[in-house]
Amino acid sequence: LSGDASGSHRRLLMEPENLCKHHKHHPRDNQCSSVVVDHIRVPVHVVWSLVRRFDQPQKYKPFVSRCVVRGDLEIGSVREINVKSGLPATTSTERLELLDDDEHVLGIRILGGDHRLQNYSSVVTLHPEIIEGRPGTTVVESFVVDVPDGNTKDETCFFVEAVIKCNLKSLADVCERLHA
Ligand code: A9S
Repeated sequence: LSGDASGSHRRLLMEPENLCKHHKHHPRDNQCSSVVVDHIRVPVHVVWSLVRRFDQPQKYKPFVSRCVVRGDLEIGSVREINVKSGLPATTSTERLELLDDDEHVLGIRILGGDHRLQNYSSVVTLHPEIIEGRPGTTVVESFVVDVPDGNTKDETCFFVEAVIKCNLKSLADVCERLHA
């Protein structure tokens, strides 16, 4: 997580320790954990306006077809997600664990659903940076999840990281369109 912006065209606007602060998972023996970092050429407030919508992940997540939340958007809210066809999943039930509009932190936990990601929990944080002289955003997304029977840690991490990379790529595209 460190040193990514040094000597490049990117400049972080805060201390690098802040990037790691919310991403200290404690995986058990049967779990794996990893982190994906991305840079988006759009200011934090624009990126956050999408990320914070726990009730509307389909606005940028390409694998989500439908999402329903009962009640208000608050810590403890539960969403029911339907997944597009072609994936090893059809539904997911997820709870909002962390939502900090000042520090730009969103945490979720998967409670159940028809898929193989047991005990998945993730945290995404946004951090202001300057990219080629313009305000941009560093996105840090980390997760911990059980390794399913019949899979290795490496396979599990690879799969989840691939999903997160798709989500963040799509997030960048949507943000750039919003900001254009
Ligand atoms: O969307 C996220 O925040 C991250 C992940 C890893 C989501 C995974 C997923 O929604 C699929 C994309 C459908 C893949 C779930 C819950 C299970 C999958 O198998």
